[in-house]
Amino acid sequence: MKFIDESVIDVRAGSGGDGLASFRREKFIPKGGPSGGDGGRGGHIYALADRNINTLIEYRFAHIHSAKNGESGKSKDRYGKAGLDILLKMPVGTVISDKNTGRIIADLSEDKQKILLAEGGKGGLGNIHFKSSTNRAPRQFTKGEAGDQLTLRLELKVLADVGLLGLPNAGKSTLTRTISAARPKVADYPFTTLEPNLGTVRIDYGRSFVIADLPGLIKGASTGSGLGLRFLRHLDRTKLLLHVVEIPADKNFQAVIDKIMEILTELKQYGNHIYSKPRWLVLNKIDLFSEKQSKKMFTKLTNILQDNHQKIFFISAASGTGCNELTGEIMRYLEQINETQNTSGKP
Ligand SMILES: Nc1nc2c(ncn2[C@@H]2O[C@H](COP(=O)(O)OP(=O)(O)OP(=O)(O)O)[C@@H](O)[C@H]2O)c(=O)[nH]1
Ligand SMILES: [Mg+2]
Repeated sequence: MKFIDESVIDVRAGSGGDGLASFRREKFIPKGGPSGGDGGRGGHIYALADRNINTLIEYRFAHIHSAKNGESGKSKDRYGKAGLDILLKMPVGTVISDKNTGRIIADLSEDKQKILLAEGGKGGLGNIHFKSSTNRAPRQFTKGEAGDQLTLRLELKVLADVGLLGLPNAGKSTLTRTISAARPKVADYPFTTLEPNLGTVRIDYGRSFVIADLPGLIKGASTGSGLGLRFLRHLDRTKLLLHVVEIPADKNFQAVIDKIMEILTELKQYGNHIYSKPRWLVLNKIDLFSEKQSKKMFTKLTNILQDNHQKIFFISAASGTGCNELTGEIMRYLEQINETQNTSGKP
């Protein structure tokens, strides 16, 4: 499933500080020599590959990244301070190109890889550099150079971390719209979604993941009915499946359980690699019930279903109830997996 996460950013390295022309003024030295120091260099901007970052979503919130200018030179031979460098953390796999020329600047392929994107301007020279035997009181100094300014395109091919599956009309696309920036079509008839949609879900700074909204699965999918089967392979590399089930307005628990089992049967028949993936159950449309009714259902369904699912959530994709808890848990779960991989040294 091809999904290119993309952002355009402006990077502005700092300019160098100007050199200074000044002269020593000391009480008993009437004609002190030149003492103007150099300007500091402007801050550089680097890209830093970080395996703990999954998407480019941060760069959709922050477009302009400017490093500080270097300070001007100072009197008494003192140099101006350099502007601080900026490190822009990006996911491994990000391809960085110059938006205007299309030239590829970097392809971040390894964790901790650091690439200079925009160089800070050099600081100007103070007048201490211009002293000579013929000119003991130079007034020359040079100005700091401008820092690099570029518009960059960031591109990342992403795979979904989390896959949504379930019967048509369960509310998969509604959930995708509520928790991510993706805008799949939602309608009250089955098979509204015909192609997978991917969306990035942002929890907070630097914490995000990708979900895939798939066409609904129906009974017989594993032998070719409906559309879903064709897309199940997209779930191959996801780390977690969310099985979305709609709670029917008539509170027919048996019907809910039958529907859940229907999907599980299809998954099992499709193949063990998908069936054995971590799978959480998401019961949707809770807004159709009172709180009391929901609690009752929760207890009842949890008792029946906990063997088949590691976690069970009640949400309303339409109103957003329970969605933050769900995405928060997903994020923590994915971070845990990532940490385990980090410590065991696996890619
Ligand atoms: N009351 C209520 N209706 C919902 C909720 N979530 C989805 N719906 C409605 O259920 C219908 C189906 O929603 P979709 O998000 O299109 O369902 P889907 O699972 O993506 O369906 P397919 O793409 O056909 O597989 C729409 O009419 C939604 O407005 C919810 O939390 N509460
Ligand atoms: Mg849909």
